[in-house]
Amino acid sequence: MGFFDKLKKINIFASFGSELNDDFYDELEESLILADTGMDVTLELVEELKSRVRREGIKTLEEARSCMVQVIADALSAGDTALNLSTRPSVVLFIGVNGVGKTTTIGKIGYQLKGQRKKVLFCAADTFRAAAAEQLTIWADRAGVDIIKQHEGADPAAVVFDAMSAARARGTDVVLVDTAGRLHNKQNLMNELNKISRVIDRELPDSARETLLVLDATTGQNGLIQAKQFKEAAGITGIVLTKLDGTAKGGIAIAIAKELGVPVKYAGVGEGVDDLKPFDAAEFAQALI
Ligand SMILES: Nc1nc2c(ncn2[C@@H]2O[C@H](COP(=O)(O)OP(=O)(O)O)[C@@H](O)[C@H]2O)c(=O)[nH]1
Ligand SMILES: [Mg+2]
Repeated sequence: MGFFDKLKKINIFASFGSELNDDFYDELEESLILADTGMDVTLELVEELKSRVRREGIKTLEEARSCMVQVIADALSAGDTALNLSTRPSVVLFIGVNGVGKTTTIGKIGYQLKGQRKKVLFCAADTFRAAAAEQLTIWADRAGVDIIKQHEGADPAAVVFDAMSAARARGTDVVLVDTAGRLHNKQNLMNELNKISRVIDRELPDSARETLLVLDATTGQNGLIQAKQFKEAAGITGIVLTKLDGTAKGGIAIAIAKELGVPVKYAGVGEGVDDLKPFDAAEFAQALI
């Protein structure tokens, strides 16, 4: 079983005849757009396929399929997909709107890092609802990692401050910071994230930092709009694309990489601890087509 087996494929290469004619390219375009790749990116990809087909003298559908896998894999390569965890401690901040999978993703990554013998600390800076810290606590217990939390309604920046101090004192390798995705309005949310960022800058100025935007793949092009807003306000270093299991909108990964120029660093395909792993562009492209 491959990791992306639960991803819905773009099936044109299986269903179409054997000729690489205009109908074929039209239908490929349509399929990519249906998969939420977006119009502009789709046109670019198909143009690129056509030019490679010409250049390489490709005749068969199977060759065209392999070529398209390569075109998509290239398009998905928007930078380094590995997390920068080069300092002790390193800090990874998770942001994104409500329900996209931030807390679950932290749980999974924490569990995996712990398995690599890293000393991990969770920071429950989503203080908006008591349930958020409770949910993260369950993951912390499951993974066997420490957690820093406060009462509901506490200042998230204060929780982050506590976590940074604890990380320094305890020799933590990686701090994973959960944040709220819903505040009274968007400006409020962005201000809050900036405040958290400033606390990290001040408390751990030399630490390796990642800001991962978590996006729900099933929201397709809407997710891309969210991503643009967060990118402007918070300066993201990578994307976690969740809920790729069973979605027909896998093309969104390509749109994100092309239009944002930010690499997808992790992909989620379910709710279990093993249903998340570092994003492999070639494997994803192969599974999509
Ligand atoms: N099917 C599926 N569900 C997921 C995935 N990631 C998270 N979820 C579920 O999405 C829901 C919201 O996740 P949560 O982590 O609470 O989102 P948050 O509000 O961003 O913290 C939960 O029911 C998770 O189990 C995924 O990759 N696939
Ligand atoms: Mg949450």
